[in-house]
Amino acid sequence: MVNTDLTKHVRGESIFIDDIPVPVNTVYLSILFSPLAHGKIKKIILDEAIKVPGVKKIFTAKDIPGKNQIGGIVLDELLLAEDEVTYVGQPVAVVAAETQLIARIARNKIKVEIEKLKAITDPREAFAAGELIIPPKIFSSGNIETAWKDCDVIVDGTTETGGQEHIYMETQVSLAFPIDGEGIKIFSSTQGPTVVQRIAARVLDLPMNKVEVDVPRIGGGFGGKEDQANAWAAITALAAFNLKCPAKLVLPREEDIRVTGKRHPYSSDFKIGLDKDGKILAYEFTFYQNAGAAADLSPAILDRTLFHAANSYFIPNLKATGLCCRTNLPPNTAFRGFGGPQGMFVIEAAIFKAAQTMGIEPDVIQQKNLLKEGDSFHYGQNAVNCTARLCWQSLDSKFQIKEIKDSIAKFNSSNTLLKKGMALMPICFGISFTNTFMNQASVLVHIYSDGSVGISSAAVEMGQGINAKLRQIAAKIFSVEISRIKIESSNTTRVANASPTAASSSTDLNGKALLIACNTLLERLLKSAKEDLNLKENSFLEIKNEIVYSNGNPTKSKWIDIVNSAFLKRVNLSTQAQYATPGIYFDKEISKGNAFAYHVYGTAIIETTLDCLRGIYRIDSVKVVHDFGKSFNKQIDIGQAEGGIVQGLGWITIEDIIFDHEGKLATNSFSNYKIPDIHFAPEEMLILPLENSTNPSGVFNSKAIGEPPLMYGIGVFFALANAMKAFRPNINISFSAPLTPEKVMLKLYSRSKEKSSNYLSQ
Ligand code: MTE
Ligand code: LUZ
Ligand code: MOS
Repeated sequence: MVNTDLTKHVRGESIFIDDIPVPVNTVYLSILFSPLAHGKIKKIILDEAIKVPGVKKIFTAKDIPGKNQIGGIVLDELLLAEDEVTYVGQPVAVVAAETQLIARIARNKIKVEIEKLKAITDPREAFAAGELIIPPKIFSSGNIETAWKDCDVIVDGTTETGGQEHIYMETQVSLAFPIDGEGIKIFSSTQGPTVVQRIAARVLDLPMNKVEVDVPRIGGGFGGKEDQANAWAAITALAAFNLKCPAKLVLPREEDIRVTGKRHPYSSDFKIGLDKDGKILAYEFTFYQNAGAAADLSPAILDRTLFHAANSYFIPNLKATGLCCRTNLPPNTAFRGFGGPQGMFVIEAAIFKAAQTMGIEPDVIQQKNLLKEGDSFHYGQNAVNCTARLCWQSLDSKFQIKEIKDSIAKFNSSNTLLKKGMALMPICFGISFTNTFMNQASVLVHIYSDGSVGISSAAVEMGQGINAKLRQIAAKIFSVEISRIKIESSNTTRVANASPTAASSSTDLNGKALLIACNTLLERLLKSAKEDLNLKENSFLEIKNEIVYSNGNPTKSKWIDIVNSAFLKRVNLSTQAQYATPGIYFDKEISKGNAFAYHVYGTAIIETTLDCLRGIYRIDSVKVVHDFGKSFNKQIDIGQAEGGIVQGLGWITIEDIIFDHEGKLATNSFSNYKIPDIHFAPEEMLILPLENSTNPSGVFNSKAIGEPPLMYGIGVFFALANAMKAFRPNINISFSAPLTPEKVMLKLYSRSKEKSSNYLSQ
């Protein structure tokens, strides 16, 4: 079954927030953002701006009735700047006007006098200046101090990974209505309706029950709306509440790119020790996370970096240090993978460098160290139903790793300027929010008297297909036509205290809650039907394709009959249900525990061709064996895998975010920030499911899919590195992503002491 929204999207019928008709008295907002990365606000001069005809009001921090505070994990982020600005793009003042154009014209007439202070953009520099948002986090296992002496090979190095802009199709948007003079209703493009509700309530000094948040669907989030829709929603709520009229804010693309946070850039140091056979004995590393000017979700993201720092490998002695560094950049935030990719890049770089030192191929080390059943992760959890090795083996038997290598070697020996490179990329991703309490969701299900069904859940549809999956689940339990099932908007008055739709967990959490609710309703219906059919208590009744069966035989009753009869008998046809993932816990003091419900595994083999004259490259193929568990919607799951892979390889190759030293974003549009298009996407993408896999923790034995495949994209870096080595065998690869064609070019022709065997550099 395809994503339910597809046909509506194609016809332009899907309603996004900007499509909601607004009353004539709606005011439109435009925000004045800080032009400087760091400074003291001396004066905000509104005189010229307020005179623009059509301007209703200009809001600054002093107009906030509640707390001027939108921080979550750490209370360190103001909604509107007070005496200081700490990044370019920080909201300072908000113009409310009759039209969007007037609002923008007036915004441009606001003058702010700021005394410039020194800006820090580099996380290592921030660390040196003592700018840590939280104390260092350390995860460790075994005994790293004594482990080094058993190692035959020890290599160390540094790595860099860049940021990444979310480029959701729908930019940040919010529309707020005052309700009854005492409350507010907000339509927000958010992954977290409850977070928006909590923050808006805090800013307006209202109890949460007077703030209703509704999310019809969102035009992509990718993590960028897990926490960062809050500010825009709170700003529209502030204006609507104060002016007693609807208020609307849409960020133009250029503003959205410039002022919102991105994937965290990381700078890292590693040291890895192996025995002579390539077994990893010790791994020590430090991550400098560039958090930006406020905490946002950075501490949670840093946790996931530490959780996934050993990727899919068993490493007996490990020490990981994570530093959450405050810089003068927009606060960085969740992005598909949530710190995992940044951690996994470093171990892959360490393995690559170790292999180079040992004169072997990286996949020898990768394969040798893959997790196996019962191995313990460095955070104490054991690998259960571990399919890491099965995925690798299955990939090998389906695609013949050796044959691919031979054909590449052959190609490279007969081509001078074109070189091919391949890499294997195993992945391991833990499924659950690492904050245990967030692993809960609830649903509200109504069966209407005509047999149609309405479902409200904690989940937000953002293109990932959750609505289609929820419909499938309900249709399967009730055994009715899928067309009977409707998924309602995500709304805080119908589903309260919801975790954001994130961590790839929305199907697991909401799906399980829905299973509980549907089974409860089914039980009530069948009990009522037994009475109607004069059947004994112990007779076995079920519904198959809308028809009621008794002890395996069809009866005259249909779904619609039993629903209607139950209604007339005053049976409750609505229910609410909650699901909380069992068996997970994490002790933050010692950084140990069963943090995840289960893990997702898979292996990719990637082939690339590098044009060594121009530095440009092609990604020939990405072939994957992925553990989907038992997928109950292959179309959506394969789509998620393909999208994730392309997003991941974009991050590692061409998506280059550049801030100047003053903290100004240079790459602020599609003309200077390039994301993969269909021409850049791998020519061949083949994603095969691992056969006979199952997952008792998932809905119908499925596994979460949203984020894990992104990390296959990391392998593209190493495939390209191998192609570079084919051209210049002694090249010293620097582990700096994104590996843009410019970087490849500079590296291929850099002068270094090592002797090149290639004729071009002789
Ligand atoms: N797919 C689409 N089309 N749009 C998105 O915004 N977000 C990704 C992933 N796939 C996203 C997407 C991210 S970051 C997450 S966490 C998951 O979807 C969330 O949805 P899920 O829990 O239903 O997998
Ligand atoms: N969000 C969050 C996430 O709050 N906690 C997580 O563990 C997480 N993981 C992935 C994506 N978002
Ligand atoms: Mo996804 S980064 O969990 O929104």
